[in-house]
Amino acid sequence: MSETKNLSPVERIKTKSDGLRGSLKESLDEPITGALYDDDQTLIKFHGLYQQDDRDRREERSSKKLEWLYSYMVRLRLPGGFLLPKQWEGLHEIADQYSTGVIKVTTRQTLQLHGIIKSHIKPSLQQFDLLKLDAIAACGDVNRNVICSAHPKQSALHETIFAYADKISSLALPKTNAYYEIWLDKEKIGSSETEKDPLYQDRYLPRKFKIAIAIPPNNDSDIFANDIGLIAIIKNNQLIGFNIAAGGGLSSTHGNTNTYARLATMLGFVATEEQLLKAVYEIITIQRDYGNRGDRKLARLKYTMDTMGVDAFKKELAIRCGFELAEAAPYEFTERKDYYGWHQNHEGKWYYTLFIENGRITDTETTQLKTACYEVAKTGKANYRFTCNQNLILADILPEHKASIEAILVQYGVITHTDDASAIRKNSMACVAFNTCPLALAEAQRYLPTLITKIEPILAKYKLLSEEITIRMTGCPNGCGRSPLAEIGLIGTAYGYYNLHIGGDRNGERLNKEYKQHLNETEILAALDDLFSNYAKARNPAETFGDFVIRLNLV
Ligand code: SRM
Ligand code: SF4
Repeated sequence: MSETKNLSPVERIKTKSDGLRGSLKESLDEPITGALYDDDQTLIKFHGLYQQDDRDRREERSSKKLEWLYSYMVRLRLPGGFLLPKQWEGLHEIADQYSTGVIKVTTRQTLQLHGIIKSHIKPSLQQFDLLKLDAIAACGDVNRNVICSAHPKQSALHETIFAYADKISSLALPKTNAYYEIWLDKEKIGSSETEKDPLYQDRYLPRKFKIAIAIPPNNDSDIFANDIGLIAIIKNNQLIGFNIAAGGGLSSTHGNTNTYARLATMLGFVATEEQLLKAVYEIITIQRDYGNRGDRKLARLKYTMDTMGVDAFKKELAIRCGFELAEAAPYEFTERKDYYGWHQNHEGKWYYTLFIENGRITDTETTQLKTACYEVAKTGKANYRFTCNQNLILADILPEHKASIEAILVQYGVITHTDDASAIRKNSMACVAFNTCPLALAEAQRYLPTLITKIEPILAKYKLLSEEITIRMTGCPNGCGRSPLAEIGLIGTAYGYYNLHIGGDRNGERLNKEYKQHLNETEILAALDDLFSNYAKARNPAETFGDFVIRLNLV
């Protein structure tokens, strides 16, 4: 079991929090600062919120002897990433009224709004509640947003499998009513005494926990990056069960060799829903009981599994479940991507996948993505599905409504924007980083688009512009944009500098490796020019860039 001495300070905050209530109410009412009391800054994460400050303005604020410009980011809990048009309309209005206005699609299929000031948190969450939306457990040391392959066109079974995201999310939802009391002004309906939580108890998990479901052949939810990765196994058009992998995670810390990115290990197969839910639940309890509560850098399930050993982990799981997992069923991933543009599904409904660069839904001079999405929502004729690649699918459109939706997309430049983006740009991802992420060492979403504009001519020079090379950038090694799982990963080391990693595969089954350290833009472009030149000359037919890098032993 986990060490109970030398607990990290966060452990005390959790157990003393009276079911995640802490002094959040008092913190919110404190008029002299835009910040929360220290402990509440940790607790608010369990409510789907982060205290942040505008890092672009830190120096200016400090020089004027003002406190930093604090504001809050809210992340919604949207298992499987789905909204009705009325919900999108409401979200758009909340974004305009209370946040920076940019709606951010995250790499875990949900949405974030940034820049909400302290006094606006409650009104925002109350308006979300009217839309039947919440942010419970979107962050914190609990199970996060459960993600799932987002492409309804892939199989008639998609909806059945998609429903598991919701079931698993409900199974692993904390039992406390604190969210309703603090944010929605509901009368006190519980306390840590009356709200017994058999899964989380009063200590929650040692660290964040993530679950993803993929439907082969598409690994668009990048399941091997998750604490639990589930692969739907389909035979003769029937869902026959799930393979279960566990212990994935992408973060590492510069200079700390005890930390590492790790792909989830395949544990086995379950045939029934009951077995699936039991196995998921008990993997979480093993992490609860054995995870490292002393060092948060080593607290994810991947370290628990490596400390116990995979065989011991499987044995413990079998004891807790009362059954052993069967041998993993055969499956094959051949892609990890979104299908841009129009596609029709088995029921004849239409889907339009919009390219959203780094998940930022906003209006620019050439493309009014945000207005287009709002206008589509007002018609009530399309649902909204978010992909794990930070894109948006306008979904479930009846054939008779397709033309009117298309007219809106044309009017606001969305179709041109989607069609004209190069293959590398459409396969790019970046995390938020500056100006809101407190952990960012370098830019990511604000910089990758410009860098790609400089990479495109190099690809064109070697006639590689149509290659679907995956490139991902993160402002630090935490890997929020899943940079360790890209063919080209750029990982921030300092402002304007990145480690260049190469050699990931296209389907998310092989991590990339460090190729060069601490490069500035000129050095990145020179390194890529060299690599692409070689690739164009020496690649095998249809060989991907990542596979070429490995075959030539470049890393
Ligand atoms: Fe992340 C922390 C943004 C997906 C690994 N992540 C953060 C914080 C909250 C910074 C913080 O702790 O204060 C970032 C907020 C930035 C901002 O201003 O919005 C942040 N992470 C994001 C998002 C929004 C990136 C994006 O541009 O889409 C993604 C939100 C997902 C969601 O909807 O829940 C996001 N984060 C990921 C992923 C990718 C994934 O899960 O598929 C990873 C790597 C996979 C993994 O978990 O190993 C990831 N984020 C981290 C870590 C490292 C955790 C660890 O194991 O050490 C941190 C730092 C931490 O937890 O201490 C972090
Ligand atoms: Fe922030 Fe680092 Fe995550 Fe980027 S990868 S959002 S810089 S924590």
